Parts: sequence; C-alpha cells; structure tokens
Amino acid sequence: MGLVLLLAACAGVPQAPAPPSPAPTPSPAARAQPQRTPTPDRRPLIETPAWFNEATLYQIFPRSFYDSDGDGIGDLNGIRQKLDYIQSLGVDTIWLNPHYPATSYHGYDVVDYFEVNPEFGTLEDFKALLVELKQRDMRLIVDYVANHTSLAHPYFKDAYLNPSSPYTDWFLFKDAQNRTYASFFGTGYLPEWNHSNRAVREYLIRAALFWLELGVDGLRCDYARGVEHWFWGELRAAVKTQYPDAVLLGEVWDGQTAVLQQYFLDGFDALFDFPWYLLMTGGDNVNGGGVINGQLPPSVLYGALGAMQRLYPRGAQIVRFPSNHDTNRIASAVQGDPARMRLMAAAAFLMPGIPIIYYGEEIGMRGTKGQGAAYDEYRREPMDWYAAEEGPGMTRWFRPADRHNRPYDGVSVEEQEGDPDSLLNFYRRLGRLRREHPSLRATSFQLLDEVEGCASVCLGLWRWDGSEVALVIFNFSAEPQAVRVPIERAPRPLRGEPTSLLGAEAQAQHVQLEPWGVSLQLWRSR
Ligand SMILES: [Ca+2]
Ligand SMILES: [Ca+2]
Repeated sequence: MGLVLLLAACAGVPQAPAPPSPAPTPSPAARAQPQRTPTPDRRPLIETPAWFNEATLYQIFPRSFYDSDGDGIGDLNGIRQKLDYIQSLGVDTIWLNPHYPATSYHGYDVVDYFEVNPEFGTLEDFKALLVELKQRDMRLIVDYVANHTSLAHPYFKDAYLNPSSPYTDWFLFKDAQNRTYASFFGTGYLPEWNHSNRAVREYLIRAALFWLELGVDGLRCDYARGVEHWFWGELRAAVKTQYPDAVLLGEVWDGQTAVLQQYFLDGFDALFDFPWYLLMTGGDNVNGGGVINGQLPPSVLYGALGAMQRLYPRGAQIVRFPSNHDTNRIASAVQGDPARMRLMAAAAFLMPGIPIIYYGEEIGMRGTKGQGAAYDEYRREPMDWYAAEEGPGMTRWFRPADRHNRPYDGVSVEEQEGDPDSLLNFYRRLGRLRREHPSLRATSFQLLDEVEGCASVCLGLWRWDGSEVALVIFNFSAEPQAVRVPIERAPRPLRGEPTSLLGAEAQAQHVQLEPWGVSLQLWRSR
C-alpha cells in the first residue's frame, strides 16, 4: 500500500489517510437505515474535471459511423455532419475510437501517433471537427493506445531483426537478433512498448499532449492494465500541469472493484464500470445472462454501486455502458427484447455515474462476436441510418451476408425517427431527463435496502441535489410488480406529490412497474 500511496502522490492525489481496504457487500441490516449523521469520509480525494460529471457520452467507431465522401468508409467530416443527430440524444461528449494511421481496420495498431488515418480525413479535418464541437459546447475524447504499437510503426520496423537500431530498447525483444518480442496478448502484430525506457515514456506523453494542445478534452486510455502503474502517474502529472480540465478515462477490464480502486489511485479521473457491466449482462460474449435477463438478482450490484461511496476515492468518476466495441451489443445480449433494451438504457442513465451510448445502441442495433476470421466486426457494423440500409452516409466496409443488421428490420434511424414510442426516442427522453434534472447528475445517492413488495427482483435508489429528490425503481423480472414508495426513508424532506417522469403515476404511495419496467418519481425538496 505504501508504494501505491507514493505513486498516488506523484499522480496528484494528496497524501491522505490510507484508502480503506476493499469492503465486502454490506449485509441488509447494515444498509437498513439511511445515514443521518455521516461518519467522516476518510477516502483520498482526486481532483477530477467537474464538467465530466455533467457529461453524457457517445462512442463512435469512426469507420462505421457516417461517410462524407462516398468511399464507403466513415470519416471525420461525416461525424461533423451528424452532430445535430448526436446532440438530439442529449449527448455533449464524444469518445472516438482510434483515428490514427494504422494497418488494421480497428486502428489499435497505431503507426503514427501524431497524424489522422487518411481513410478518415486529414489533420485539418480533425481541427475543423474540434472547431464545430466547441461552437456547440461539445467535447471530444480520443483513444490513447500506450500499451502497444504497430508492426508498421517506423521505430519498430527499424528495430526488428536489427539489434544495432537506436530503437532496440523501445520494445521488449526476447532474443539477441530482435526476432521475437512481447506483444498484446501474444498476438504478434501489436508489439508492446518498453515503458521502463524513459525515451518511450516521453514519446507517448508527447503524443498525449499533442492532441490536448489541439483542443481535445480527454484521453480514453486503452488497455490500462497492460501498462505499468507508474506510467499513468507520470502521464497524469504531465497532462494536469497544462490541462487540468482534461479527463483521463481508463479501460480497466475487471469485475473486481478493488482492482479499479488501484487505477483511481494511479491517477485516472474516470473508469468504465466493468464490474457493473459484467454483472448486468453476465459477460461480454454472453447473450441472455446477468441481471438484465433475470439470471442474477439485482442485489449483486450493491458491491459495484457501493464502491463509489466506500472504496473509490472521492471525486472518482464512473462511466456506465450497456455495450461497447469489444462486447456483444446490448440488443443481442437481451435477445432482442425491446423492454430489456429500454431497461438497460434506463439503468445506464439513472444509476449514479456517467452514461455512454455505443453508436447504434440507441436504435437497437444487434451484434454478437463472430466465429471466424472476422469476429469483432460483427459488433462494429455500419451505423444503420436508413430503412433500406442504403443512402447518403451509409458506410459499406463490412456487409457480409450474415451480418446482424438488415434492410427493413425496424432497426434504423429512418424507421424510428418519427415514432414517439421508438427506442431512439426513448434514449432521447433519457438524455433530456439527465440534462433537465440535476438530481440525476448528482453524485449523491442512497440504495434502498429492500423494495417493499418486490424484494428479490427490484432495485431502488434515491438521488437528490439541493432542489429535488428522485426515486428510481427498476424491475428486473418478466412479471409486473406493485411496490410501495418508502417516502419515510427519503434522504431529504419531500414537498407535495411526486411527478412521474417514467412509468406509471404513484397511487396512494404505490407504483405499478411493468415487466422489465422502470419507475422514476420526482419531488421538489424543501
Ligand atoms: Ca469516407
Ligand atoms: Ca436495418
């Protein structure tokens, strides 16, 4: 722990009292009473960008999103043309999957850390996108790949089979001829950087500062676990000195909150909530599992949600995702059930944390890991803009006969745009609720120890800010539920009758929840 604290100190985390050790999920009795007299919060504090707490995110796989020049490949100008659409979701921040020159379709083998993939446009196009985003008060987070690079990176090309190369020590060669080397999961084509070489660290940090200098608002740090902990502290120190408002968002793929805690102490402002995601879905390659399919009780989420209050540093920001480019799409994970698609979206938006939408999720695009040479491509299919799957901007880089998304399947922006009951418009409603209600962006929350009338399959929580109090109840079952509204447990005084913002109105302090339904009641607070 001492080492961790030392590193935390150089990462800008004050030398505070020792962080608490991982706490077990509290017993129902321990959760039973709201805390009227708060005990002193001894967790360390991280200074995180305040704007990020308010953000709503959208993840774009650029190759698949919108094609501005008719070559069938999505590009930066295409994204710029669709900002009205993105904003219509209530989104104000984009996470862009890698935009760098690369030899792979996915771009995680970065050939040049200081350029734009010519398939996606030019550096000038990138700057034009930033200008337009700033005009709209929107923000951009770029992917940042510090673990590994490309076989085609000029430094690796120079060092491969060439022990006298000045770049020999930039990689992890395993023999005297520079023939074998460490690579990402042993894949061979993603050679790992040697982070113990100071020149490598300076190079990678220079790349980060290059994009921040252009006006980028944050870095989504790919495969943070592959890189030594202390690198992230060095990156934080370098970034925050010049760009205190830049967000460092880490991908730490783990189901254990104690593992995420370590990465917060390393200097990340924000992490994706993989513990929550894995419980909600049952796993990234699983369809039909987890809480969202009634295969796990929602009480398993107490650990992940409680970690925000007890285990993670104060200020830690959690990003909640129903799916991403490495997972089965949520529409497939819930086996095409529209009610569970909505419930998962509501869970991402209404549980505390920062929601992110993976492009196409908002129209229910399906995607499951493929079995052949192409596998993740099936979870990154072209954004479906049109009923006919044809039209301006449609990308065509991946259209196998066995793709998941088809013409006239009800899954397209065109088919859902004008339908007030569509999934697309449900996502917009969630985005609006988040924008309009400070209680739904606040970090304060209190889980109900038990939802009366629906103990084992419902999950409820209070959220509040200075002026309003919200009660959210989720029904993770295929049966309707009648639950009592526990107003006597409210964390703040309630004024008047509640307004029902999602689900049925409360009648005599009871609400009816649809199968796989959600209820959102809002009070003014005294
Ligand atoms: Ca194009
Ligand atoms: Ca379609």
